Amino acid sequence: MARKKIALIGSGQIGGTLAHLVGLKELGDVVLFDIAEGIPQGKGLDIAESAPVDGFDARYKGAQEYADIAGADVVIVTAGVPRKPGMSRDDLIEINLKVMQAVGEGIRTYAPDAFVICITNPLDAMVWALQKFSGLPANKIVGMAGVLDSARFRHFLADEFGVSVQDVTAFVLGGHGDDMVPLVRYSTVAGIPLPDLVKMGWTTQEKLDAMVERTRKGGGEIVNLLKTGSAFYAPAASAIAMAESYLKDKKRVLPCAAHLTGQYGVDGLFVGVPIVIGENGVERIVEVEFAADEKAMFEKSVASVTGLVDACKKINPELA
Ligand code: A3D
Repeated sequence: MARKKIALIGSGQIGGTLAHLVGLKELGDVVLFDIAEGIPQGKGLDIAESAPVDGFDARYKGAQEYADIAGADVVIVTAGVPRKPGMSRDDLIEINLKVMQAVGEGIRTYAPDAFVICITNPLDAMVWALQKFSGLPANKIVGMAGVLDSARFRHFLADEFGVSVQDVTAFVLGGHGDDMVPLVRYSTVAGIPLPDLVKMGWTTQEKLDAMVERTRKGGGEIVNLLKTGSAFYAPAASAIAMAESYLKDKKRVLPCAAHLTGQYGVDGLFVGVPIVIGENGVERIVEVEFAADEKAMFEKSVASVTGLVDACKKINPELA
């Protein structure tokens, strides 16, 4: 059986980490694409030279031409610019929207059958625009955010409780902004919901609220520490989990920005919700019942996404 082909559009911090993880996990051969000449070639060669040490087989190719992504099974998009301290994700909209147009046209021409994962920010608007520019069916394109946001929450929780991250599950929905919606009721340690753990004295409501807030601002925390860019290890790991679920038909239930057609009362937007990812891409959208306060938080988050999409339509009237 031929190896799968994974195209990475953008070979910066996240793109390079994705390329390394694809090799370490032997998910397939990699095309690293970037407008910056030499970067994808250099990173590809460096990782290929690590393969004999780590013992994995994968071919790496650096590319500046979209023709090189032809026939890709999975395309992961990180092309664009990241945040610097003092910037919000929304400040990136104008420049990254133009990048999505170029990337979308490349995918439309050379990889129309791929499963596409968008990471470029502002995430929920960029994945929406990328779907329009690429013409991909809605089940074949998703945005990565919820897996990362829940991984951050899981890390904080595991640290607080002194338990394995493997036994902590977390549920974070909504747009990928500071008003995302961590649902504590659906977040557990070995199946025990967080509100029960508060009652059991494992933590206090104040500490739990602080962890929720830290999760919401988790991206900014890293930007302020790094000063020159944004998080890349955890974002890359999160997108790889999504790609792996597709490539291996694992049918994992993962929170992703998916195209909604009425679910959660949202129509025509990409918003973070739990989905099942398998060989057909988005195979199911899981719709949970919200409590009144959760519904209000979700609606606020959706309003932010609507605002971003409206801004895209203003910048590029073709999208309206
Ligand atoms: P960075 O290291 O700057 O890499 C971006 C790469 O894109 C650079 O190598 C650029 O040369 C390249 N690029 C720019 N324009 C084009 C183009 N037209 N075609 C092809 N390549 C191009 O950034 P990064 O890897 O740290 O982050 C990439 C994106 O992911 C940014 O928009 C971040 O804001 C975003 N991001 C999203 C999350 C989410 O959770 C959604 C998390 C972290 C970062």
